[in-house]
Amino acid sequence: MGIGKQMWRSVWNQFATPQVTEEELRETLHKARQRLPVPVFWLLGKAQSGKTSLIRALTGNTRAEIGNGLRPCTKTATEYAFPNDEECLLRFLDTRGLGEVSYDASEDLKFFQDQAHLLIIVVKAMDHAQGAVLDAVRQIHQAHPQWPVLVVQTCLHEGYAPPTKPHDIPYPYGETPFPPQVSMDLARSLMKQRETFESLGIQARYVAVDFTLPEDGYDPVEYGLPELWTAIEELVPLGLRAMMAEAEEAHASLRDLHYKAALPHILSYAVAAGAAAAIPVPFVDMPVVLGIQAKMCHTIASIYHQELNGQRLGEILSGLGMGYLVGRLGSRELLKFIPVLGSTVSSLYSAATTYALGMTLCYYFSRIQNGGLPGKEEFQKIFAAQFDEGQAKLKEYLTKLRKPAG
Ligand SMILES: Nc1nc2c(ncn2[C@@H]2O[C@H](COP(=O)(O)OP(=O)(O)OP(=O)(O)O)[C@@H](O)[C@H]2O)c(=O)[nH]1
Ligand SMILES: [Mg+2]
Repeated sequence: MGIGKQMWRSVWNQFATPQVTEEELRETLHKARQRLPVPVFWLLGKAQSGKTSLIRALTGNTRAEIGNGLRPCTKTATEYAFPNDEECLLRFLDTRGLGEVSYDASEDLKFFQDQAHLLIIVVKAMDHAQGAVLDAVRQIHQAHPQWPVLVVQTCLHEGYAPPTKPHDIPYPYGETPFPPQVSMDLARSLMKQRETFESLGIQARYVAVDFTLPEDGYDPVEYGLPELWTAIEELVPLGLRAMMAEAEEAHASLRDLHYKAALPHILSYAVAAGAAAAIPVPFVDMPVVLGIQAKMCHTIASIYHQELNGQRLGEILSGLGMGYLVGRLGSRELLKFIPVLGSTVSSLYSAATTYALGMTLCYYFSRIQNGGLPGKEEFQKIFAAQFDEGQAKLKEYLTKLRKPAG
C-alpha cells in the first residue's frame, strides 16, 4: 500500500501542522454555517411557566449552565446557544416578562425576523390568565403565519386529583378526547387552553408535560419529553432528536460528565466538517476538514483537562492508522473520494469521520483517567463503530438542513 502510506503521512502532517490559517478556517466555518442554519426555537410564556425547564429537558444541561449561557439580545429577550455561541447546534430565544408589563413583540420580531424556525408557547396547564401571551402569539403569527407553533402545557400534576397521584403510564395525552384516567379538571383545563389558541385561528401542535425535580418524587422526572421530541420532529423535521439523544447503552463506559459535556461539541464540529466539505470552493477540502478536527480535538482535551501535545496526537492518530482515513470505506471507494489530498471529500464522510474521531478521543481520555489505554485493535474497533454511529446520526440532519448553494 505505497499510496496509502504516502497519503497517511500527508494527512498526519496536515493534522499536526494545519495548512489553513485560523482566518481561512473561520471564514469557511462561517460559510458552512450559513448553508446549514442552526435551528432556532423561540420560547414565549409567562414568568415561571417552565421555559428554562424546557431548555434543560431538551439539552440535558443544568439550570446553572443555562443561566450562565443566556445572553441578552433585545430589551425583552435573551438567547441561549447550545452548547455555545461558536459551536452551536440549537438556539433558543427566551422572551422575558410576559404578563408582568405589557409586551410588544415588534422589536423582538424585527430582531428574530429571519431566525425563528419554531415558536414554542409555554403555558402552565392550570393557568388561564394568558392574555399577554395570546396577544404576543397573535402578533407574531400575523407577521409569520408560516412558522409552526407548538404549545407546551406544563406542570401537569398541579391538575391531578389528588395532586400526589403518580403520572399515568402510558402517556394518555396524545389523543383527544383524553382517556378517562386523566383527571377531569386537568382534562377540561388542557382542552380549554387548546380551544383558546384555535379561536385565534392558529393551527398549533399541543403537547402536555411535567418536568419536575427529582425531589418532587414523580417518575419519570421528565414526563412527556419523548412526546415533546416527537412534536418537534414533526414540526421541524431535521432529525435533531436522533442526533442529540444519547446512545446511553452504547457508551456505558463513557457515561461521565466530561463525555456529556463533550458530545454536543463533537456533533457541532461534525456538522461543521460536513458542511465545509460540501462547499464547492477550491480551498475547502481535506486541510479545512482536518483543521476543524484539530480544533475539535483541542476542545475535547480541554473538557477532559488533558493536554493535547504532538506526542499524544501522534499516539492517537497512529493508533487509528488507516482506519481513521478509511472509516468503513473500502480502499477503492477511498481513492475515489481522495484521489490526491486536496480534492473535495464527501460531506457525510467528513462529518462521520469527525464524529468518530471526537468520540474515540473521549474513550482515549476516559481510559487515561481510569488507567489503561485501549490497545490498537480496540481503538480501531471503537473508531469504526463510532463512524457508523456518526453516519446514522448525521445523515438526516446534513441533508435536510442544507440550503441550496448561493
Ligand atoms: N412540576 C413542574 N414544575 C415545573 C415544570 N416546569 C417548570 N417547573 C418549575 O417551575 C419553576 C419555574 O420554572 P422555569 O423553567 O424556571 O420557568 P421560566 O419560564 O424559565 O421562568 P422565568 O425564567 O422566571 O420566566 C421551577 O421551579 C421549575 O422547577 C413542570 O412542567 N412541572
Ligand atoms: Mg427562565
